[in-house]
Amino acid sequence: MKQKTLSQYLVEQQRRDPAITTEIRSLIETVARACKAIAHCVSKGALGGVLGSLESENVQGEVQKKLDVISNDILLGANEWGGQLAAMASEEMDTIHRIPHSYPRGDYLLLFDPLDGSSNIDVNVSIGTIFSVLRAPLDAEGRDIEEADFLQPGKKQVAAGYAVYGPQSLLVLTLGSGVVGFTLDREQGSWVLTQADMRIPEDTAEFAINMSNMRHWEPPVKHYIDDCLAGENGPLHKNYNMRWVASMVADVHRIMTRGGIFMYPRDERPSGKKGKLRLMYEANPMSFLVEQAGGLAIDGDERILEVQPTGLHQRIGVILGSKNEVERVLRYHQED
Ligand code: AHM
Ligand code: MG
Repeated sequence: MKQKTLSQYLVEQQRRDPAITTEIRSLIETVARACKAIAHCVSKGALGGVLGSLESENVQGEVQKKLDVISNDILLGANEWGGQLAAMASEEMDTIHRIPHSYPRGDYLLLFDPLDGSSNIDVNVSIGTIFSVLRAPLDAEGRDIEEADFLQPGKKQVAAGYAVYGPQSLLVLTLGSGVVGFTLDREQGSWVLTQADMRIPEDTAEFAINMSNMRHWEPPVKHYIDDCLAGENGPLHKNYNMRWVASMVADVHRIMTRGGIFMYPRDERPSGKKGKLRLMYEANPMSFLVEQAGGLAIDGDERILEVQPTGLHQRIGVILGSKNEVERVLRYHQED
């Protein structure tokens, strides 16, 4: 059977759907090329001198790993010059990165978490990259892009995806009509289509949550997990299994493959930070992918894709995965 590459897939999508512009097509190809370069760095590990931490902290006060910064630089360098973008934003940068005036300016905005699952870098567990594409507002034409131009609800995304650097390197993508997956063929140096239509099973008996935060959870989440733990003799009448990789890309990819529910809920921890994950770089792109695969994503009370962002680095509770299970957790929030 002839293999289909990412480039072929994108050309076919462009012929089928006029909304997929040449700019979008080359933007996705460029991001995928950057992910290939990051996969290469990741796989070198200690031999490439890429493990360990730096002295620096990012804007959220987290110590940066070398690979956080290397991956950020790869994505910036790859996407700066091609003429598809007006600006970029990253979990690892204090503010937005405007395309320098020496390059042509495009219509799109790119957001990314360059290296997701940073705590797993040094222990050789799957990590990844998450990205989201928005259109720059029409009224931004003729003036500099501002942070406020990025603050669009997730339902406005025109594309989103993630790469997982694990036993295989994978790229999972949506352009707004379903979700497809590619595997990196290292000999050929190309992303090859291996999952033509990813669908999340609607029901599940597998949850993913960091149980060590239980004392900080809001009552509906605690109530739901208590009911899961009660097993088949409890109110949910089934035995649940638990998985927690601590790399969102890996946990979400498992759910994309065999279903499940992922939760990093907002909580009441003393730091005052409401949960951990970031709306613009993690929650929005993953919610778009999950919903395009037939799942659902909420912050507890509402669809994440409807949330109007108020800050580039804002955090949000995330509950996503198999549709019927996420709806069940939504009911716990409405009734408790
Ligand atoms: P990061 O972007 O700094 O790596 O943080 C996000 C990660 C997610 O991938 C993962 O779901 C979560 O943090 C794990 O957090 P914890 O270590 O609290 O379980
Ligand atoms: Mg992350």
